[in-house]
Amino acid sequence: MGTVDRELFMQNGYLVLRDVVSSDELNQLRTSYEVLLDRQKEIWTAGRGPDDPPGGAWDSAPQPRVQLFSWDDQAGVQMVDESTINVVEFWLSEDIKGAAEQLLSMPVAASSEISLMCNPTFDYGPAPWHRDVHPIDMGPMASMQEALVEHGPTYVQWNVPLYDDDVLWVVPGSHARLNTDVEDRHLRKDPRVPLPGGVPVELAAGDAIVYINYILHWGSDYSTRAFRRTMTSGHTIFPSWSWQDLVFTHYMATESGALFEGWARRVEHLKATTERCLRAVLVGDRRGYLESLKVLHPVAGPKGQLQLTIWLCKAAMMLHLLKRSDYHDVPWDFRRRTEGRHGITLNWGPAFAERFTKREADTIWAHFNPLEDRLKAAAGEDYVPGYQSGPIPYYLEAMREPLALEELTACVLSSARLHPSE
Ligand SMILES: O=C(O)CCC(=O)C(=O)O
Ligand SMILES: [Fe+2]
Repeated sequence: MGTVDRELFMQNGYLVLRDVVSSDELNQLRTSYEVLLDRQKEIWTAGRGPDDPPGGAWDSAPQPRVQLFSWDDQAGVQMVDESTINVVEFWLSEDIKGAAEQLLSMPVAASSEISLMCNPTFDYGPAPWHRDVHPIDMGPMASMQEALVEHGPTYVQWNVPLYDDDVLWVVPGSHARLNTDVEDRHLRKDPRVPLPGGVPVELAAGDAIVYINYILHWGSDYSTRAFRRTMTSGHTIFPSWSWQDLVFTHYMATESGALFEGWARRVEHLKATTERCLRAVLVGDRRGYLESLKVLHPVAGPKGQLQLTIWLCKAAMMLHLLKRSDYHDVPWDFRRRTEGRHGITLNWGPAFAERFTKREADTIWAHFNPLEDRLKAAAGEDYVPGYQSGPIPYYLEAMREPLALEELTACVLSSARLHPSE
């Protein structure tokens, strides 16, 4: 792989790369994935609910996905083995990982979850247009876009079809701006029809699209029309996967296995740094806070640091929620994010809360109050179409009154005043 056009990527929010898979490799990937799909079907059948069809998700999901690595119960089935390890190695290639290293804000491209998207066994139709953004635990879109424009993406996402695929559509350029009024109107009326400015991404087998998933995009046709077997994964500077069980690396080349071991170490280091940031907030240590932000993301400027602070505010919220005695009364849309993991935005999962006492968690959360206050919707609730979100008590697009990092650290870390030893 030579140089990829980062400028065009930042302008449009995506790049199409042609012929990144040779025909030999394509055949091997097709073969491996049919084996893996059979294994996944066993897992789906074993895990089906009482009202599910016999095949479970295979016969009921609009977009069944073969998951190579899963947090869920795998019914004792081992997915990747010696003869199918090529599906993992694919994402480590120079053409793919090398391109991601050029596109990300810094050249650390850790693989996130790896899967294969299939056509459903029935005609579901189009999905709704969306950005892969849930502001309840990620913060408002505008702050993330400003950080993106400042330093580039911290996560990029891929589709690489094994057979020709034109299901995915995008609105070029929408990754770096909010919805237009026209888009809002269309999305409110019917989010499952073509949007003005939307274009289909026409990929032949072995082509690739790499995109910034803040972009307005659309799974336009989940049906039996076309045989869909499209590989998808992401690369991130903040590994979203813990890579705790590295048994599969025994089947790989030593250098490949070493990458996963490095990412596993990176996750631990990022968790420790996230903890240091939150402890700096606890004691009002402004210098320590900013130093730890630099460790999290060395190239982040003021916008990037503000965004990290919003993610840390959400992390503080989750610590606080998890330690509440009435946690089970917390609304479901908060609980599902709190119980999930989303490393790409510094959510390390519920076990992370064990690093803090309830008292510490409550104090950290209280110190984030000035920021939380600006994120909260003044009307009690906000809704904008095109997000992975219904109405929530936060602004989806932009916080009330923009906040400079200086001002923010001053108020979040004002507790320094209460700690004269600082
Ligand atoms: O079916 C597709 O290609 C779109 C899937 C999607 O929305 C996503 O991966 O975020
Ligand atoms: Fe999506």
